[in-house]
Amino acid sequence: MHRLLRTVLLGLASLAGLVAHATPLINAAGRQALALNGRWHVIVDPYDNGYVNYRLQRFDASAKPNGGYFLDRKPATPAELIEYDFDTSASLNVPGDWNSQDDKLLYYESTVWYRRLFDFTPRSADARQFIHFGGANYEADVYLNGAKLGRHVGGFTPFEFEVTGKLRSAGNSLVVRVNNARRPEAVPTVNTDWWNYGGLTRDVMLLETPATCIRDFVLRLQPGAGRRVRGFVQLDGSAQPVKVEIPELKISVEAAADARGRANFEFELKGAQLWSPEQPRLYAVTLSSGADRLTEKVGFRTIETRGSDILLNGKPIFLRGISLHEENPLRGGRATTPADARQLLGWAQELGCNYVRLAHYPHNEHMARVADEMGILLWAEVPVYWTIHWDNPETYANAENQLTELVTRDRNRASIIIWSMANETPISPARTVFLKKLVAHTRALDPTRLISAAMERHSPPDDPRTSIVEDELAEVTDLVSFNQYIGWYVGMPDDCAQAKWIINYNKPVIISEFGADALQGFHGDRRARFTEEFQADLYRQTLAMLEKIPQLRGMTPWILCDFRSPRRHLPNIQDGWNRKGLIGENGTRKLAFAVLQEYYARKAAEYA
Ligand code: GCB
Repeated sequence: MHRLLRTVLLGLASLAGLVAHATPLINAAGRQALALNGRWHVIVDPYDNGYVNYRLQRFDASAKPNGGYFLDRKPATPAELIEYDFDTSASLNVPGDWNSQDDKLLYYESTVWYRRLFDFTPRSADARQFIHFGGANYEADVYLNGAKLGRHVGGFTPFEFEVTGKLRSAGNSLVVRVNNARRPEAVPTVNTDWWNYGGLTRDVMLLETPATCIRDFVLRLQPGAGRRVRGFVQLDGSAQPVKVEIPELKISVEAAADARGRANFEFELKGAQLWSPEQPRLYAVTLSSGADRLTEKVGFRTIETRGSDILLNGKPIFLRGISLHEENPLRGGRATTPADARQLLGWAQELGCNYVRLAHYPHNEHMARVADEMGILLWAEVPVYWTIHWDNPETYANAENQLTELVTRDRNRASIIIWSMANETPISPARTVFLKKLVAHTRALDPTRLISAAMERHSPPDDPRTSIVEDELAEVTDLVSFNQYIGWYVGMPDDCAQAKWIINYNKPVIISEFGADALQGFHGDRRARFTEEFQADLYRQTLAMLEKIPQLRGMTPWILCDFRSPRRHLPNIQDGWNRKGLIGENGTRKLAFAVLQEYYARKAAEYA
């Protein structure tokens, strides 16, 4: 669709209350007035009976709906026919996926209706309220007291609706239709190597602000500009002065907001300690404007490349990483809490990591906040995975929107140094146009971070030992990152010894994936697939092979923990799990864990 037309349509849709608020309030948890987490009543509705009538007309498309589960009704008399009842239906935990909470829902891919009742007393007569969702996979239709608030598409980013003037003091009914059906034109498309966890998988909160509030802000060091911080605070409401304070540094600056409510800031960060994995120093930053006040913990650091080096605060760094899915193998299902984030990132630190790849979609907001505190650098990505519909403008708009929502949510996190556009996408002219457009969009949103994508290698048909990395996309990314599976999908680990690499880019090379399946506790010959010995040998040989790439500046082997995948069928070995984890589903480290740990200890010493 033409860009302007799309903007106009989105504008109209938003006036009609059909889409979520353009930019959710920054730091939602810092404004929470009421947690809407906990038990929600649910109705499992595979035929969308509560959404469309028997002529497939949507109930919520009518101004006066005569049906639809979002009305959350009860029969007024025994004679009235109503064929659903939230009060006596089952319940599920929020945040949480439905698949891991009920065996019957393990493979379920359709609609579940969620309902939560709550009472609420506003702080003051002119206060504003917003209902904020950390994420819902994949699409969500949201209703308050029987009326539609709007809809959100995309399984991993936040959205919210303003509900000022729409709340009752008692008995508010919040109903959400969540549908996780896979669709070819969606992002991701129908085929992925991870579980399609559905549901209200992230925190749900009622937020409250004064009439004019701080909607968004960005404060960051400019690479190459010494200790200069540049940024803005975006107000929602009337234009009024804005103050930024960092008490520990005795910084206090004020700026006027322009007619759009934007106040620009630029100041010197005198005497500050920069954020790094060794010293993850965060400063309390207070933003205030009129009656609104918000405090955030922010780290300041720079990230840039120079030739094949990555410079963190001007100093060369090697990214000792590991890939991670947003899944807690011990409990099963999506990782949802700060404690989950601490456990996963804690295991990564035990491995010697200073860096983690958050694969293959935006992880919950806790992950980057905990990484900020723990001192772990992050690669964050969107689910532009494998064979997206490159020619479909709706697919592009969807991908761009998910990226925008991710970048806007997390661009004050010092831990995030890389935005990644895509994973293992097949090279074609349409794909490259699509991804270059995403790169340009992301650079405009955030010119201070590195841009990458997990690309691929290939071998000339007559020379299987040679690996070439050649992709037009690499001309516009800051890093040359690629996945490679020599020894697992391509040949055997012994082939690593003869491998040759042709990578004609003077940019840092980051290996975004390599690995092998191993069932924890299954032992045997190093040439026997699925044994821990095979995996450990593959790690040893791969690390020696990668050391021959002169531009090598980091890696994120695949993957920290075993994770569920509906593509993995081998009985007694996989049983629905991808076994490439260095840690098994019970938390036990496999042999390869120590191999990588030892390599990272050496690398840390080399770059100390
Ligand atoms: C890949 C994908 C990742 C898969 C992995 C595998 O290249 O990027 O999502 O899980 O390989 O195990 O095959």
